[in-house]
Amino acid sequence: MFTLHHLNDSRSQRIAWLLELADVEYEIKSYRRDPKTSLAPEELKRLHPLGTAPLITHNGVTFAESGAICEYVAMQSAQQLMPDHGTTAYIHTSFWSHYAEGSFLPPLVTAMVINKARARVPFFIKPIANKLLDAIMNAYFNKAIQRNFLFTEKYLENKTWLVGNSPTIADVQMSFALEAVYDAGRLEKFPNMRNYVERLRTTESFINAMAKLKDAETA
Ligand SMILES: N[C@@H](CCC(=O)N[C@@H](CS)C(=O)NCC(=O)O)C(=O)O
Repeated sequence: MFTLHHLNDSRSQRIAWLLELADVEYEIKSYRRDPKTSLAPEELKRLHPLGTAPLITHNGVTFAESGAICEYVAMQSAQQLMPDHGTTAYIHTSFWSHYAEGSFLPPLVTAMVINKARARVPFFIKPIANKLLDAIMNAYFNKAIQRNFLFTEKYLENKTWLVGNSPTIADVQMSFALEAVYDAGRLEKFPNMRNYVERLRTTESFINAMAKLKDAETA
């Protein structure tokens, strides 16, 4: 039995989808972000020193990091989610599952933090602060975001899933990132990414995962 420690509006959504795809027995324990700071509650720190979500408990061990969780669940119980070592499919699956957290999400998270900072700048220094923040964004982060979008859009041409004909941990990892940019309305010019998100949201495993998360959040 796997226990998923889930935080509302967080990466733990993708792990619920992973567990559905893996077709394993699991339960969800739900935690809520602090409404003022959006940070995770202290209870998560009691489970793991990082205090972030997702966390998973299996065979008495609780651990963090979506990518590590994906690899563990695939190896333990769902080899169909991770192609065999040494194959080209393995290389692509490994690439996309690392790329999601390693390259695609970091500049987007930075943009989110910078936008939050903009909103808090006192009005009398807003013009200067905005210029500075724009310069920081344009020097690196906007370029990285654009590069990632163009790369992912091109890769998804004529593809249903990232690797092969059914979802793998590559899709699980990228799902959260692509859903986030879809929901932020940033995919107007990226039909392949948009269609991908719409497609994954209509799969039975994804619908079941979201329903179970909702039940756990409202229990
Ligand atoms: N790279 C980690 C990121 C974990 C992470 O930052 N989780 C966020 C939710 S999406 C969190 O717990 N934030 C609350 C906090 O930092 O207090 C992973 O993929 O699991």
